[in-house]
Amino acid sequence: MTGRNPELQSSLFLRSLAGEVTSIPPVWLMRQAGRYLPEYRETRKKAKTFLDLCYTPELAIEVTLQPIRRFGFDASIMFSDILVVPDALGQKVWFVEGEGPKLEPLKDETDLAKLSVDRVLAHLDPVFQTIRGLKQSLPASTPLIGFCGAPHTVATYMIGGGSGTQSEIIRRSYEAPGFVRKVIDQATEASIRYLKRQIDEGVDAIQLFESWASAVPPALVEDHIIAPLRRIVTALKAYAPQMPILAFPRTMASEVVRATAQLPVSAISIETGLSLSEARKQVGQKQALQGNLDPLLMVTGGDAIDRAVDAARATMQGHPYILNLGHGITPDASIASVERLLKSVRG
Ligand code: 1CP
Repeated sequence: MTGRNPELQSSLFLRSLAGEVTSIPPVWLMRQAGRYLPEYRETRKKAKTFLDLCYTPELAIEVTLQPIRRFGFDASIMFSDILVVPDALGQKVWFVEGEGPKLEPLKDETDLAKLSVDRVLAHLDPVFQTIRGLKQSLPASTPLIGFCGAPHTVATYMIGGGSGTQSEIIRRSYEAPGFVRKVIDQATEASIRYLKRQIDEGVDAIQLFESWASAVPPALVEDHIIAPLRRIVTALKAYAPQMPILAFPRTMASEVVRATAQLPVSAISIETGLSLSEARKQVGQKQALQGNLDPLLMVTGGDAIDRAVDAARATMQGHPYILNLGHGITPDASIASVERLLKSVRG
């Protein structure tokens, strides 16, 4: 765990998470392992399905390491997906090439009763093997980020059944609030067990992806987003007080960012649509901000990247900052753009 290895402790990423303002910000990219890399596309062919890729430690380790080898990012993120949790609970989950995840949606409490948190850790054993393998093979100075989806986001998929169905959970919470609460509770409980085990296996930080925060109306923010996150963060802080936690409430609503920052998390990741200057007003002085660069810059390239990096650094002067995008890097991104980004940051 964090603390044993001085090289890790002096990494830019962990120093920023500890509240230090570093002269050069650490850089990593959400979805840094992915289809924009030719070596990823090669490895992807070795697994039949996307879930097989996630559950084959040798392949998951390889694709996690690829962007570290190529770019030397300041942090790595274990290769998996947020939807391994519903899969582990016993829900039917599959991925359609080019479309994304599909799930057999939960209609009611009868469907929910077929799932079980007790099977989660055994099912996710390959992920734990991946973490152990990564701790052996990553450079000693590169921290490993573990993650899961935040409960509202995971429940969005469990109830809606796939991409583009994020209003279904909202509709159901007006019609059947008790059912939705139970789904969110199930995702929360599974996530706590899953993350504790990731910590046992040696991850150096945890990121919670609330990718559908933008779909939640103000009246539901506390129940859907904040209370479940508080449960997770409280459980993890009791289990491993030093473990840095990053939260990514993907929304332009600054009050949701503020409420998330009131939890004992080390960093808040900011989506592209909210300005860093506004985000800075919503978080504590010691809480790092992460992200916000437009993923489209990695597609278009050029000196717009330098301008965006300079602007972000100027806004974040005097505040801990982790350079990242406002959302995942896309399959049409270019390697030259990522190289330019790193050059722009590191000189
Ligand atoms: O490199 C990394 O970042 C690690 C791997 C990783 C992570 C952290 C993947 C691999 N997925 C995720 C998280 C994830 N998965 C999120 C949270 C972050 C975000 O908002 O993007 C979400 C919402 C998912 C669900 C998911 N899985 C989607 C989004 C669909 C939608 O509803 O818009 C998609 C397209 C996937 C498939 C997937 N997961 C990961 C990759 C590389 C892919 C694409 C498939 C492939 O490249 O083969």
